[in-house]
Amino acid sequence: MTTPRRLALPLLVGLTAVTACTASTQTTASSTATFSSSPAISTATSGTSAPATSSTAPAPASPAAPAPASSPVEVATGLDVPWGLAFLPDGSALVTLRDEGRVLRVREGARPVEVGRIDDVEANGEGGLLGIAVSREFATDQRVFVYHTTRQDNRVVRLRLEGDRLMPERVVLSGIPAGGIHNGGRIKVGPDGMIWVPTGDASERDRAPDASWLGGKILRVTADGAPAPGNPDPSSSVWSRGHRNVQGLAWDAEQRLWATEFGQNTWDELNLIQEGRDYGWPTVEGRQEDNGGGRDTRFTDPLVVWRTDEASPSGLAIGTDGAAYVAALRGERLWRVPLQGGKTGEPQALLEGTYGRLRTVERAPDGRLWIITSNTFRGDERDGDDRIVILPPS
Ligand SMILES: [Ca+2]
Repeated sequence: MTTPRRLALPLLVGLTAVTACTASTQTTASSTATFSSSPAISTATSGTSAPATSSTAPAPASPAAPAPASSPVEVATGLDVPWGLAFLPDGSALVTLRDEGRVLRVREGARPVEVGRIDDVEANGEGGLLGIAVSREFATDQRVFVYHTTRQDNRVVRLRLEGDRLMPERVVLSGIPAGGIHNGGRIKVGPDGMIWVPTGDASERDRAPDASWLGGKILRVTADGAPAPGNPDPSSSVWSRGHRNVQGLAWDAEQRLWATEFGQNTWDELNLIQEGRDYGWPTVEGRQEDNGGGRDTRFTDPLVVWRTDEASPSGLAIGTDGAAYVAALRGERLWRVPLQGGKTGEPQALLEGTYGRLRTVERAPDGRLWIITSNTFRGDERDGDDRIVILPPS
């Protein structure tokens, strides 16, 4: 198990080498794996782009002058609370705008285009139009899934993308508890083709372990919303429980499922998700050893914990280097966590002080990581926020 060590990374312009010096942070780590310690992503940024615009319309950043491959590329700016991002087979991305309920298609070097508005989106607090996922059979079924808040619940809806028009098909899963906070929502299509749906406790913390309730869970359903074959309880969509608020899911190269989870006041988590397990909330926040109690085998501990002001982890992606990348909101950085054989190495902080709050990180078909900032919500908004940035290849 590991706790993070902060890397103080100098801002470099046009250099490929990054000199890192370590600074200690509060840590309770006792047995830290030490493999694969070099950051795969340069934190260098050009610092030359000036995407400021007074328009409310999303604008591409300097499509006529593409940045060198070694620099981050801004593909969209001026977005209002962008949240979910999923890639289409051609390398373009569908992006949700939480409060406006709109879906944009974002292509590198082009102005984003709106492909649809989702009906009945209730943007309230942390709710609204959240996650988006694309079918693994998109070339033949054109299916897209979104997760959004309504007046009554959170739900997963299936649509078809016909050209650049998103057409509603059906509600896949409804009745997921909704609240002003803790709505989960980062849906993914898994390697198994199933729809994976992390939910939040919607402030009803005591129900997070309750297997008959859809809040505080990771759910796994078919494209029609039925409990997926192979679930721990064949009649239930629940895969794991005892979660507070999960907004990041990703599979590593060996198809292990990892999930980020927001802590309350003390410990954020990176969990290795196993079917049927209880991840501790609300009895345990973080690891049991940090809660002063004995070890209770009913609960599964996280493999990495962070102080909430250093992380508040939302999006999660696995890079081509096999490491987990975690988009941190309050922490305003991208955490890189080496993974090997289901174990975690020492987390490293990237992009600290560069883009502000980070909501989303996703790996594109070409292996590069796209990140979404979140400064238009609870952030220190600056010119060009919010933006989508492609990091240079590792
Ligand atoms: Ca936990």
